[in-house]
Amino acid sequence: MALQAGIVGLPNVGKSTLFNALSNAKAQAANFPFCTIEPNVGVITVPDSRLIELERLVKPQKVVPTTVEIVDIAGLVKGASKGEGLGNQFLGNIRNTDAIIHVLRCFDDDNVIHVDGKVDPVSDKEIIDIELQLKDLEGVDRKISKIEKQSKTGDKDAVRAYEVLTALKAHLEAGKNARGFDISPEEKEKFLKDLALLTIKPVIYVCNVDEASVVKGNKHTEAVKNAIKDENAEILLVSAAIESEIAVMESFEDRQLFLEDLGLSESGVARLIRSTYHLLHLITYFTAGVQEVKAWTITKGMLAPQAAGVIHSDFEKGFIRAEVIRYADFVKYGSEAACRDNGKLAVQGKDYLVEDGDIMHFRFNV
Ligand SMILES: Nc1nc2c(ncn2[C@@H]2O[C@H](COP(=O)(O)OP(=O)(O)O)[C@@H](O)[C@H]2O)c(=O)[nH]1
Ligand SMILES: [Mg+2]
Repeated sequence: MALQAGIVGLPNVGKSTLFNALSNAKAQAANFPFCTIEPNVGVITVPDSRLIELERLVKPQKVVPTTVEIVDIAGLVKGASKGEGLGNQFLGNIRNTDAIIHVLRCFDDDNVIHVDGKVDPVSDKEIIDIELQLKDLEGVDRKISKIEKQSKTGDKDAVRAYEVLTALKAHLEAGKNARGFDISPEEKEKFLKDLALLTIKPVIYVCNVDEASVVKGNKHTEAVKNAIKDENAEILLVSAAIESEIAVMESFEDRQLFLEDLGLSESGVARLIRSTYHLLHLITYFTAGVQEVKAWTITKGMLAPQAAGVIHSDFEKGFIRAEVIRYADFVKYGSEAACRDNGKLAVQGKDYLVEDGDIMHFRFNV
């Protein structure tokens, strides 16, 4: 399954405008082909020059670039964690995504109603964050009550799990997102993974601004910047209104002229796609056979079985081992066989941390 980024935000902040700009981005089609597969799900192709090199070496029948799915997640409102406004359904949609694009209204326009009657992106962000934190707290509480007894028996793992989870509970209750929770990658994998936390997912904040503020920002974007300074998150200034104008332009030249007039070198959609891929710690590995050379998107930090699961869940369930060639070695020696002969094909197990550019061959058993 392709990785998904979900667009979230309060109603009327410009999520669908942005989504439509992405899905209609004709002028960008050459760089970022996009098609809508469901009314609220679109697929973007991620360009990668390494695919061209692999095609030259392997001469496959087919080359398939990797894609990222973008989902327009509507309907998050205050009380969503309690099921308000179909809240639970939408929170479930977020759970299925790998990353979050959080759109914040940073434009003033009296014609566009704000759900709370005023433009205040920092408070908007808090409303969404709190709903997600409350949902995470439900899961954390459930797990704490499960392991509490066990931890009292002195079981070392249970004692540590209890410590970690009570600290996380306090962290969430203080209105902080789990992504800022201080924990080692090993313990994160061990104690938090099964919770499928919402606020631990990587996030980009997209400030939806008016035309005049798209380069330098405005008082709203400054406030957002200040509010997220400890979050180690990326912020992007985009005008959804401009993007929807650009999206319908047929020619590349028209688009560039339009952008230059506004003092921009690149559309917000292009920046968003690039940022989504890189800032959300997505990396690419390849499978390279004569039938097909294919790029796959995973999250940095994924181990070999999880990476295999992106191809098919059976690959993860029945994972035995992975044969791995570094991209640079593949290019240097020119083929899998030559890499094998030169000791550049490594056999890796379940604990292998997949790296960007790895050429993978999975062995599995179902
Ligand atoms: N002035 C202005 N209006 C916008 C902008 N982005 C969206 N809107 C308007 O805000 C309203 C809500 O936008 P929509 O994308 O449907 O918001 P959603 O509820 O978050 O999906 C629509 O009337 C849009 O035309 C923008 O950048 N500037
Ligand atoms: Mg919408």
